[in-house]
Amino acid sequence: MNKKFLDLGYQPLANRYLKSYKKLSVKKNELYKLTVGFNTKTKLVSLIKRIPDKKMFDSSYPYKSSMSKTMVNSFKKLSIKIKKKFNPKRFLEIGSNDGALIKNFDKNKVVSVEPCSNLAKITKKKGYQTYDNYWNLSLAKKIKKKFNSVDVIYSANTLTHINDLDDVFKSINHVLAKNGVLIIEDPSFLECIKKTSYDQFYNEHIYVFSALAVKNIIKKYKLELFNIETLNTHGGSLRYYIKRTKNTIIRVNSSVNRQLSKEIKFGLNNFATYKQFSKQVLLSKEKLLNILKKIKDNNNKIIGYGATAKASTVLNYCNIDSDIIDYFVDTTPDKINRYMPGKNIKILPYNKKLMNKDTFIFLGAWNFKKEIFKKERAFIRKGGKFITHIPKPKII
Ligand code: JHZ
Repeated sequence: MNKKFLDLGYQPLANRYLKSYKKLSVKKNELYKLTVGFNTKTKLVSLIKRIPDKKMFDSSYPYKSSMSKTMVNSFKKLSIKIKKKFNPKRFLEIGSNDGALIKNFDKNKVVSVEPCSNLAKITKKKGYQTYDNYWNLSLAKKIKKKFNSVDVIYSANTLTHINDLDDVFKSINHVLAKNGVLIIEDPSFLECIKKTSYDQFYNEHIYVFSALAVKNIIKKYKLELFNIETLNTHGGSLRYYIKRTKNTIIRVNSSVNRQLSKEIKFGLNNFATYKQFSKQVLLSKEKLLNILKKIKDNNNKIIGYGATAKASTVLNYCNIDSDIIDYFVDTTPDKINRYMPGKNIKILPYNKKLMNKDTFIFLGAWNFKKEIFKKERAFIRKGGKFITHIPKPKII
């Protein structure tokens, strides 16, 4: 049973950055109620109302993984690990985005799937076999016919974006070799709850996984977890290594039970924990609005850094508009000179000169705090201040 625990109000599509500002309406299907539920049986956290894939992932999808050094480095490190540990003859990535990971692999060994054709074009151009399709059973059958089975399947921040998880795992089962390995990587719900990062919820994130939920979901497909790695990326992620239950060559290591115990100890099995989280979310909103109001009362300027999908949730949930944040800066070409989803806040190209010590910087990309603070050393040294809402709203 899916029990509702969080209501983030009406939200626009998070990655839809409009060329000119217009007020969005619920009637015209431009704003959607964003509510989150907990399945008491599977322990899976998911959005209650879902938007069709085609509305969210199309040929104008702006997000590019290569825009952050942190992600580029993380993918590089992972590619070395995969080659060393599994040495795949055939490697499949589901949701290859702009190729930040596959660029580290031999072109002849990679098959990639990316439904946003603007992004698929980038990897095709570089010579990678890319299918600009949604991941589903008919595509899996096509891939199996052409390449036979696949030794390693990898998917980061993608499976949680697909409504039909049954089809996702059936399709994976169809192409995965007998002794093949599936690796998936997504934000961890435990980290989300610990940091009150409610902005991990937006219409694209249909699910936020916990190890407990992943373990329960994959059982039906005769798959099991054999290793879990904790990562700092995207606000705290988990990398799940999965094998067929029948595969006895690979051993299940202690990291799996360690993570499951941590989650149980924190209460991720109990609905009460989720209700408590929703109270924390409300407090976080009130605190952030207080901080922003004080800064504005002192006639200081606030700009946003990183026009993230997450920031879209924060702005719309807290009702923050251009009377509070003047503009955002971002390095992503397809976001520049557009407006934050649902708000009259323009996104300007990143330029150090826009940041002076009397300007407060709201960290939209709080998950890249370390990378950004390194880049903005001079601003910080001059007394420049950042505002963050994670783990608790404060000025730093
Ligand atoms: P970032 C997207 O979410 C959407 P977002 C998606 N649904 C998902 O799951 C995650 O990614 C993985 C900019 N930036 O990664 C670049 C700078 O301008 O937190 C990006 O626009 N300067 C697929 O949007 C944004 O910030 C910088 O120095 O929440 C970061 O977006 C850095 C480091 C980033 O994901």
